[in-house]
Amino acid sequence: MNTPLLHGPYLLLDEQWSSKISLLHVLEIAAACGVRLFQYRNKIDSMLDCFHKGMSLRKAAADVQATFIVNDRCDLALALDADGVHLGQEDFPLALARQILGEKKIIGVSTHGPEEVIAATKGGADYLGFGPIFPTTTKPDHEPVVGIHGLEQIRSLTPLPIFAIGGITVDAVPTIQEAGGNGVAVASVVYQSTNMEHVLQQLVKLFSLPIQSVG
Ligand code: TZP
Ligand code: MG
Repeated sequence: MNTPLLHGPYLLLDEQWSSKISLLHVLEIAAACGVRLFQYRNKIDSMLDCFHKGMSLRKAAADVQATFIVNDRCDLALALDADGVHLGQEDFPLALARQILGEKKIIGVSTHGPEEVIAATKGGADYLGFGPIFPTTTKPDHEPVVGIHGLEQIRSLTPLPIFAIGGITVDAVPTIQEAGGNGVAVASVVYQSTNMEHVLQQLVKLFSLPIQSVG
């Protein structure tokens, strides 16, 4: 991997959300569209299956010099030599994950409000997920929706890259950028689209364009 990419579209790879196409194919399509940041998410398979499935994705990501993050599990991240791990508030504490993974791996943390943003920043996270910005059916047990206003409110609390998550659509990206979001972590806008390539290309394009100042 070259310099880790911590902005732009961040595609969540979870088999449960991709009924028609294999995750490997999704990754390849997304990479061809310019996506260079992926998260492998598997909450159902055995650790052995997670390892084998994860390894094929990890290799495919490496082939295109994409950043590859593993959700939840430090052990799996190490076993796959992933670029890092993404921690929810109920996963290993950040300090423990850092101890396990060392300084060179990326650690992202899911945050849902000012206190979590401040704690993850002070604790040495490399990037933050923040949301859910909008309602989403992808994660039925999600935290309360924070809205664009929630993102605006926490932007000044951290210098870290922030990925807006939850119900993100292509149309919402400019507003998210204006609110200070550095990227968007996405699932349904891609998996539920009838034209995945088009959505991915639009997301890539939006983040490669200079942000237009308003007024
Ligand atoms: N946490 C909140 S929403 C989400 C996670 C992991 C999944 C992505 O949501 P969406 O709405 O499908 O892009
Ligand atoms: Mg988690």
